[in-house]
Amino acid sequence: MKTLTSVLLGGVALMPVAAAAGELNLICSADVVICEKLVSEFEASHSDIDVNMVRLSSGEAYAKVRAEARNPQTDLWWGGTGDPHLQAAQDGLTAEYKSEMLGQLHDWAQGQAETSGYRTVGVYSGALGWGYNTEIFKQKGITPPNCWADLLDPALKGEIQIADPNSSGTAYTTLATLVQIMGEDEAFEFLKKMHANVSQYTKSGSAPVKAAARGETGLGIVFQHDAVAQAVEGFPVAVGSPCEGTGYEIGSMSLIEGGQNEAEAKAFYDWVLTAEVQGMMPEAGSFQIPSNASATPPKEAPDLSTIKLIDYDFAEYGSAERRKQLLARWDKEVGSLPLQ
Ligand code: S7P
Repeated sequence: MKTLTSVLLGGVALMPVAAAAGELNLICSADVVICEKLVSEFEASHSDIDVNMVRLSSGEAYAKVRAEARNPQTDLWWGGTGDPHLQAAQDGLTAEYKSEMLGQLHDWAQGQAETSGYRTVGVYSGALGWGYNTEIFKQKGITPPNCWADLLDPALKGEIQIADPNSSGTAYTTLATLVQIMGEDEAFEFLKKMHANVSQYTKSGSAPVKAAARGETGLGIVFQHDAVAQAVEGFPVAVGSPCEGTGYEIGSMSLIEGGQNEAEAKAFYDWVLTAEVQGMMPEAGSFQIPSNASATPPKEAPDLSTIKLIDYDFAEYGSAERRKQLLARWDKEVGSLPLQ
């Protein structure tokens, strides 16, 4: 329900102005369960704001915000990997905002804001890896992989799923991670060889491990917290962390430039950065590391200090030029290959 407040001047009612009450058009790029949880909690605590939420993968969200540039239909974009948020910031699609909550955030979340000229901010973090179905591996006598290189094992033919990096932030993080670990040409050689083991490139980043959990494939390349979520649900999923090192995400949030409901968007923005709200994420099966330094990380969250993380270059791999170039090369050299 939109609430309008009349401005009184000398007893005469002038133009009605919108207070932070009305509508909020939100794109949510994390798992739909946490998206719905955040919306229902926000509406319960802000009963005069109605949220219209659409769940889109990170690359799809970027494409929507870009397509709407001349007439924005979105006010706020929460979640999803940081690279497309940084690209949107560079393109001028997101608005500068220094929330009063910034000082409460971890350095990595504030660093994401600085890198973007305060046009995005970090909301959570998590490392890349994979999840595999222990029962399928046992039945088929497949040795669980320890390293990226092990994903080329012919025993994994048809057993790997990963998302398409055009739609999925998870898959783009994988592509950028391999380029940073191996070098660009070597990473594409690796991806072309791994293609022989891939049964499907999904649209959403977490779909591969959901398929592995349900026995539809052996292994999904995903964020480790998404594999943990399946294990917590009771599926026979084990988590893999690559021996060569791995990339990570700074899941981000951006206010849309020219959005029609700025006050409502800022109300959500400030609210979702509080320790209390970030502490609710495990209740929705989301096990990322929260960006508010006072929020307690979920006990199930993979401990980043024990994972061999690379020094992921967010500025370079979130830049419009690099992201476009890598996606175009992936389309040409990997996405165009026939599935076996
Ligand atoms: O499920 C949580 C999560 O992995 O989803 C986001 C992800 O980017 C959205 O999926 P796409 O790969 O399809 O874009 C992550 O930010 C988040 O941790």
